[in-house]
Amino acid sequence: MRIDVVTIFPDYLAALDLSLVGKARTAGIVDVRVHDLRDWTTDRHRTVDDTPFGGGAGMVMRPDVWGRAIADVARPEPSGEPDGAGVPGARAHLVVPTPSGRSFTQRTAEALAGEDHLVFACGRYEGIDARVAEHHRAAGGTVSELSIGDYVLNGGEVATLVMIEAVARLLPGVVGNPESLVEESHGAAGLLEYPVYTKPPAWEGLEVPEVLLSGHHARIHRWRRDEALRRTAARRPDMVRALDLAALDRRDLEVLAESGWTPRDGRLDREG
Ligand code: 6GU
Repeated sequence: MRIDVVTIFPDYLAALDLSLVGKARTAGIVDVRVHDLRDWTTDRHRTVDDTPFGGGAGMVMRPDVWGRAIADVARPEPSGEPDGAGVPGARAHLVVPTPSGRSFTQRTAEALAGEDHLVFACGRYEGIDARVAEHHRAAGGTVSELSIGDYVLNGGEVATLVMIEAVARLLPGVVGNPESLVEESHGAAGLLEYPVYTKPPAWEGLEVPEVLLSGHHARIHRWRRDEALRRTAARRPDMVRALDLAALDRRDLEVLAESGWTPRDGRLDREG
């Protein structure tokens, strides 16, 4: 996979050299390139923004500067395969991090992990002129405007780090043991992950739950599922309501009932 990031703060993305993403880059699994948006300015002051049409506070990033940047980085390598959509660069999937985007979820990460080429356009100020996304779509490209949560950051850089890490760890060969991708929170089961423990078995007067030391695999599996259900019931009512009743067994329903959730009209609902 190829990932380009365009930003006015390339140093913000230095963390991509580290840890999991850094190793994936070294292993040749992902080719990440960070670019300074100001390389596509043409004036002496290297201006990237201007005042908003219609008035209002703040500054808006200029479409001409962004248009040149995206055209350059979205273009396939000269030696690469021909571009699928016929327009050079249209095959690159443009990701625009913005608090006004659709929610970025594990499902989004899974979808993006299937792409050949992602281009992240990091906006600052009040955002990027809306014609930039419109123009990429008109050229046959895909644009995803995505938010990482209901709070406001100063720019798209940190959100881009979040999204690249979530996507890169799904690429084959990045996470050492692919099984660790299976049971984790926000996987297919729709439950939060159960609590985990390691040595020592007693620490600060706190004991590891006995069942985990028993070697009884069926009981351990059931205990973990109970805990995942209890956690999800206590912390994420939205996830409990989204559970498929047909995928729950009698013990699941018992645990959920103890946590105050009962089936009603084909969905789980809080009692009372
Ligand atoms: Cl993607 N960008 C910014 N600037 N703020 C955010 C965000 C993105 N997601 C949540 N808040």
